[in-house]
Amino acid sequence: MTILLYDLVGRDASRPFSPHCWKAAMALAHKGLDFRAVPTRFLEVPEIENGAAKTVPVIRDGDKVISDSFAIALYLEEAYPDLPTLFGGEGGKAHARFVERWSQLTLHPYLGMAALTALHGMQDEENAAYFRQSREARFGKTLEEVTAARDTGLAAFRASLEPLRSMLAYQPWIGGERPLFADYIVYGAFQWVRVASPYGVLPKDDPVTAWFERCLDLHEGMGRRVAAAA
Ligand SMILES: N[C@@H](CCC(=O)N[C@@H](CS)C(=O)NCC(=O)O)C(=O)O
Repeated sequence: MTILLYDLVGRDASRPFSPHCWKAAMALAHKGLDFRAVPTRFLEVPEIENGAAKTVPVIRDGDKVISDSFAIALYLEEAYPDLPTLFGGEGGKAHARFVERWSQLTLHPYLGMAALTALHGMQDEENAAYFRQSREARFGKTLEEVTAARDTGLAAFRASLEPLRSMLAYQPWIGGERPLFADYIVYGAFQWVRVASPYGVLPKDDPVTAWFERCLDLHEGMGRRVAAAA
């Protein structure tokens, strides 16, 4: 049966941008499962599956509804053990949690601020008003003030990628010889910015860029099918 993935979009339903939804989409594709994205705007999130969650991604697989990208990946691993593994065992689950925390606490704050005004620009009028109000309350600043700091923080952000950059001298994927969910966690963060904003967070000649390009090619170029923001 086709799995439903409630996937965050703005005005253009063909440009999903949420980092967490990209993680879930890549996990579903990695397992080779048949799934259909249900384009969902911010203001529609509370209505999904009768209020099943406050955030997306959410998936419905038969009679099961699961929210949270990491919980979705764990569910898929357990429900479909004979399909390609997302974690490579229990140790892989624990390591993926470390990668998830690193991504959330080190990458997301900078990437989110760099793309903030562009993310606002992707929304229709009602959703843009919600986005501005909720994010300005969170940051205690206007969206424009938040994004204006991105040039100042760029060099430090790029330097913070050194653990990933130097790891890529030993192995092509965070998962080792092949990609695992840990790769999709970090990929989701960069895809968020790629879809929303033309701002260059990664230098062209960088092992992290080469790894991200390899991620875009995975699963028949699923990520690349959404063009980079111009
Ligand atoms: N830990 C959650 C985070 C999900 C999350 O924060 N989703 C955002 C979109 S990227 C959301 O649904 N936000 C709803 C809102 O801001 O109203 C996960 O990994 O799925």
